[in-house]
Amino acid sequence: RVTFEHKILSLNADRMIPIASSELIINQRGAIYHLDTRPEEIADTIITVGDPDRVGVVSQHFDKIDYKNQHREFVTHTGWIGNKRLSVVATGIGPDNVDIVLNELDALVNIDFATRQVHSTLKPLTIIRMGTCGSLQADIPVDGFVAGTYGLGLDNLLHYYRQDTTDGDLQLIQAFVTQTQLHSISQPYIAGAAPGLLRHFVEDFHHGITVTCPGFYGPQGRILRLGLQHPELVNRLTGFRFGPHRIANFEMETSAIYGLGKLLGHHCISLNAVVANRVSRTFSSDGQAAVLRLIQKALPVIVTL
Ligand code: R1P
Ligand code: URA
Repeated sequence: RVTFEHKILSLNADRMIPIASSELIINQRGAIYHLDTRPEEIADTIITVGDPDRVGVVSQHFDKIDYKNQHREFVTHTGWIGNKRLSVVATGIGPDNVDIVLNELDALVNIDFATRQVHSTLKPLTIIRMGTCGSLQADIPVDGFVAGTYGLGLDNLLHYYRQDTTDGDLQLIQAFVTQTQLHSISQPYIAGAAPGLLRHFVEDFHHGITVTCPGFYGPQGRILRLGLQHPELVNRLTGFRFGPHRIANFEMETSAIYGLGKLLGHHCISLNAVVANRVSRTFSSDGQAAVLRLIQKALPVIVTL
């Protein structure tokens, strides 16, 4: 269904003009440019992971794999657990990669590759990120799990799109900028997890805002050899409060997934295993095992969605 929101935000929905080959790039085998995946090769329920090697760690739990595609870091496996069809897709690192993955996943289900026109009936995808993160709270230890209530972006990806920011979002952003003093280098944005998905990940999950950073070192307050513009960043993120909200963790993809997912009409949730705790200054002794436990905990829930 083309909703009111999509009539405003989605430009090609009401046009009968085909999308040009320079904009929607389809390769020789009828697959979308970066993902090298065809419309029939993707499921409606999609798990995204940052690490391309993690795709096989997830799909080893599938009963059957129908398709395995790879182009650059974008690895995709599509298969079945029981009668639930699932795809697992590697995004690689960062919001710029998420721009590619979310737009191409959406094109695979919502644009007709033969006519190059947007379908009149839009299909919502269920998108679940399973990643790693740094904790910003002493009581969210390494090897714990976080389900992000909101993605707060310190990257600028969403500012290239028309947004529908609410007054409540703006108030939270204003309070965040006052607390962190990031005025000169970032115009933060915020988007929420799909409430219908968040309620499935309560037991054994910490909830809180997930901050997405445009880097792992300076943008996450890490000092190796370079001085930082905002050396107090981690403390200020830890201390942020807005009503019942606090920041649980940071990583490098969630805000872009939540932000683009919301604009495109998809249902998204970001689950992360904590590998670093930046308050206690500790790192997991076995981050891979923590990620495996997250996968084992989340998959039985995902098949019921
Ligand atoms: C940095 O090491 C990477 O790990 C986290 C960050 O978001 C970033 O992508 O997630 P993944 O483990 O899913 O890649
Ligand atoms: N991923 C991040 O982006 N940051 C961390 O501290 C750990 C994982």
